[in-house]
Amino acid sequence: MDSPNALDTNTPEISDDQLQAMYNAMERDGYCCIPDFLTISSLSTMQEFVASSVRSSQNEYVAFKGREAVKGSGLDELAQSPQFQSIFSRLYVASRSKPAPAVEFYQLLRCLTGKGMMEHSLNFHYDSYLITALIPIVIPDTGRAGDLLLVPNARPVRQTYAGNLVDKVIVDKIRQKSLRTRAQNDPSSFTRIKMVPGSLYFFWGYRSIHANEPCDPDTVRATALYHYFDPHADSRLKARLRR
Ligand SMILES: O=C(O)CCC(=O)C(=O)O
Ligand SMILES: [Fe+2]
Repeated sequence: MDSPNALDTNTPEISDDQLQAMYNAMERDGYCCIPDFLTISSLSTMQEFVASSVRSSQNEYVAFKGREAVKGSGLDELAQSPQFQSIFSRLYVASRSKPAPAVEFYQLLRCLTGKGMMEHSLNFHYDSYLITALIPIVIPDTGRAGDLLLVPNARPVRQTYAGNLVDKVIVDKIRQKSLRTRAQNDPSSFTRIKMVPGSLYFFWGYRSIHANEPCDPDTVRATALYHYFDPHADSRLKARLRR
């Protein structure tokens, strides 16, 4: 079963031309989308995983970190798919003009629902990883849909971890309130990604300020995230602060 180099027949192959078009869209529009990336049957396996997780959490927010935590959902297998991994390494090469490090993910499944909905929405941030891939698994079809709001490509990749930290603190602590106010009063000033389950979206998570809108507490919004490449993985300062 576990043969990481074998092509998997479920995941589409992306041509180099398609990849270039995706890269161009991420630079120009802030994101790109591959519609219907998942097969109907993969998507429904993932949806069942979400439904049973939300039941177990008594209809409250629940998140899963890492491949093991989503074993059997198909999201674990996708992380090992050569076709899927190759999208990340080619986007890396396109943006950094050097060979890509081995593809390892910081992988998440977020299931938003219930009273905690607001607490996990409109938290504007930069990711720690260069590339963010997002696959909507369940999106409410009534009420608010929980779109993703982006200020795309708002900063370059910083030379140092300290530089990165300053940006993050500014967004987390200083600009957070005004970004939230702006999301309420002038939402069209953001780039908005409308989520279609089974489609795959890419953006430069490290470079883009982003957050999801809330949806209604009695609905479920579940997204799978695959983050790749921490530009500051070797930082001594980062290691020291983590101790
Ligand atoms: O679930 C979402 O729409 C976005 C989550 C996100 O930005 C993250 O986990 O880094
Ligand atoms: Fe993020």
